[in-house]
Amino acid sequence: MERLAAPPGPRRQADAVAREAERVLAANWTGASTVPSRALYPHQWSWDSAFIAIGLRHLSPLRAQLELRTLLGAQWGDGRVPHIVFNPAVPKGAYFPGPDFWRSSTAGRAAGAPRHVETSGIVQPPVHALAVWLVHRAAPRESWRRSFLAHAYPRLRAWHRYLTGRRDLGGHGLPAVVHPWEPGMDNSPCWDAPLARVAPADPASFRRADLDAGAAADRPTDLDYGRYVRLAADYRDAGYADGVPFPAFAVEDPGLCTLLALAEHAMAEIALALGTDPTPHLDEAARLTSALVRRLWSREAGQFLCRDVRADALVPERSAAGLLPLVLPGLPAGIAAALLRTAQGGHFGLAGGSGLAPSYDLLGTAFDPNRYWRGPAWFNVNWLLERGLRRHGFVDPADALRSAVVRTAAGSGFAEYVDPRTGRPHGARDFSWTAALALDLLADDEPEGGL
Ligand code: 9WN
Repeated sequence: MERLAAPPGPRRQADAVAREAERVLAANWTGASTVPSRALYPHQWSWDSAFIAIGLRHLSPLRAQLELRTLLGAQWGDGRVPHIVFNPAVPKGAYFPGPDFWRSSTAGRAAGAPRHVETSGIVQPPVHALAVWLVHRAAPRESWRRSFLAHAYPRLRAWHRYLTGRRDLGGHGLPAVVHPWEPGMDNSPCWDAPLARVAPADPASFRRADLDAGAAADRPTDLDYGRYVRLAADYRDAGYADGVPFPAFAVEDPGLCTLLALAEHAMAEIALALGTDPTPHLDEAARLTSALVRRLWSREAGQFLCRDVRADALVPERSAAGLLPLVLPGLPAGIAAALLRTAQGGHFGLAGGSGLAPSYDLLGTAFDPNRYWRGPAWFNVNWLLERGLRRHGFVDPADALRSAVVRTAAGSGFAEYVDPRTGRPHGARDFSWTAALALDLLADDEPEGGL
């Protein structure tokens, strides 16, 4: 474990939090990857693994490398990195939709789904290049010895090309998500209008497993689930082909687009380390950042919004995803300042300096402090915001958010999410990315090549 950033007084407390986080990550480790939660999510999830590796690097860079290698080992021939990699040892009914629903190795054959492992057919935000770079920097000698960067680089390049190529459904240079699970914020109010066009699957045709382990009031509704199932089944039945037929749900999400632009900055660092030209990645990051501003920035809202690609219109709902472009190095200073004002204003309430940003507008009509991505504060979102505030020189709010994330993570039993007003825990406990990211914020790091 590295030296901790806390002054000597609170050092013992910080050590205790780090030990608890380490316990969570050890308990959720399966031998080749980490489950997000033993009870609720008993397989490997894509963006979870990236956040987990970022924390794990402080405990075991080797485990962090393996986490990412396992995920990349399930990549499809068309470049997509699936959002779930199923563990065959887990009973079939433990999670829905499971391998029998997605049937990747058969239904996904034309898209190049692997034969040796079952996966889902949709994706999640591309946090992986950032994770690969940070894991490499944590123990470069171990990384070089295992050719960690050389192994990951072509796979990450194919992954990013999948997103910018096959997923540019709007034709304006930004990838679109085709399922509400893809941006990782499953039941955000931003999806309500575009999702209303989708006919829900017959409730008798499936059985939710999430309600066995989670409280119904904290989870998405049955109606939303019916629509998730319909979209996934239609995608599967079309062989996971992109764009044809045009999906019923297609949205450009500022969170996913930001993470892709950030990932290209990480790719530039990786390319440089490998002795390859970083310029194409820097150009791509700049291109994505300007497309993001052109397509999704709303001066009136003072934040980025989602765009419904079918309607070609911005969705007038404020998700915390719309603040995430703060993590981008190339963001115009005026936009960064506006995002800070919005984060500290009534919609996200960060001004007090003691709490976490909610996933959705505190003043929005759909705000619900308990239900999943319709209000609760999530730790990965706040970890990214902390990084973004720091990047643009907003040091005091970044310090305040850093303390709040660590304090709330530990105080909530490493909850999956919390009520943003009270810190009351909801969802799973001993949740892996909550533990990993608290650990990361406790570690006394040098900036890793500006990332
Ligand atoms: C569907 C694993 C995942 C996270 C997502 C979160 C939740 C799954 C679910 O859990 O989604 O992918 O069953 O609700 O919304 O962000 O990656 O932790």
